[in-house]
Amino acid sequence: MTNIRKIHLRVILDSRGNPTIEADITTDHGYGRFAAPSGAVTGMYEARVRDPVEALSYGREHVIPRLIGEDSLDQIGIDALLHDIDGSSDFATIGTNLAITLSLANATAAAASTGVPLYQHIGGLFIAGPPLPLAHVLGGGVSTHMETGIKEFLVVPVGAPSVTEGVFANAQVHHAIGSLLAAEGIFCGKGDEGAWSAQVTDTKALEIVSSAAAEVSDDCGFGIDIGIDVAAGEIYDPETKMYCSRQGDRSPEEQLAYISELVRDYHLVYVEDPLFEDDYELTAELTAKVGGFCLVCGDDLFATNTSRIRQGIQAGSANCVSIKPNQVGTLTDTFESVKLARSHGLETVMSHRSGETTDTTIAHLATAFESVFLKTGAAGGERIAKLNELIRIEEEME
Ligand code: 2PG
Ligand code: MG
Repeated sequence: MTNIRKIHLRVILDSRGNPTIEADITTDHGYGRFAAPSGAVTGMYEARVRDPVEALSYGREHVIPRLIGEDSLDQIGIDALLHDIDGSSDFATIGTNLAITLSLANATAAAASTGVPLYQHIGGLFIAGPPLPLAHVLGGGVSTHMETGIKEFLVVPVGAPSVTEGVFANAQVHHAIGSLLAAEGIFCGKGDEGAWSAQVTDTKALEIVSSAAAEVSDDCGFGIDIGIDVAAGEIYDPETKMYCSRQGDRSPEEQLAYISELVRDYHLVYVEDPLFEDDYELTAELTAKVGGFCLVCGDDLFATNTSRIRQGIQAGSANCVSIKPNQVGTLTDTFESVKLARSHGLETVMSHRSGETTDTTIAHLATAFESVFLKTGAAGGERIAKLNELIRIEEEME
């Protein structure tokens, strides 16, 4: 029997020191836990988050009683029930944070009940293996008051013979960036995701990350490429229709030209949200231009939402979709987004949020859904929790 016997909700700390909701679900034969992450740079199309304390008391009173006794193995049924209890289109009633916590705690409990790892419970027997890690190593963007207009500079060990070697290579690049900044006398700190944070221009940041990646690549003997998350919605002013940062003000066409140049000059293999989240048209132009060798990924653009992904597919807007389960609220919704993307030839990148816990579930989801990359940081407890789980999954699947 795999019926849900007990659900306990609590409020715990996340990596920013903010409260977040955690659920423990016990079935007859298993137990699962999940805790909700949270975004800082949230797209305007994400499902609604509720205050964790309010969500907890609402959950205890109105949600838990409806889930007790349900079959944990029926994930689709559990997720449909969460939607039914909520009654809105975007989890405005119970909150996407409560919904995803219950949905993924249930998946974890179901996997434990049947005695298989979570990635196998969701992905089946024939999945390829864990994805390469895509690591945020240097950060900036307007919300951090740094000089860069770009939110994240990322590395991906494309030539790594194994995921484990890739994880270590990314960490080495992170170290190398710290040393390069220190050698140049550039004062730096660390942001929410463990990436270095320094007062440097976009091009200086790209030069530093390129040098660090090249140095580590020589040392490891395999290729390490570079990517960026522009999070362009953050610097777009809808009044003036301009992209404004300390790197200058650009019209949408100038922004497109600027990003195309960066892709060419720094051989970028990954660009996330190059334009603001309603500009399907110019994002499509960028994809037509560079999509042959660069993944143009929609994060805020799609918000893991199938109707937005469908719109993007029709417009040819991107060749990659960022997948963040808490943007939609259930495992079933997450799966639907992955399925839609993959069935139209788009890659998926499973992604952490800037506010995280030590939960490791997204490492399993990235493996189960055969995402091309798992996007996390390179350092910090809540980031390495996911990376270390990738290492364990790789070892188990060998
Ligand atoms: C992003 C994410 C993770 P946040 O923009 O891709 O880096 O940030 O969780 O704040 O949306
Ligand atoms: Mg993003």
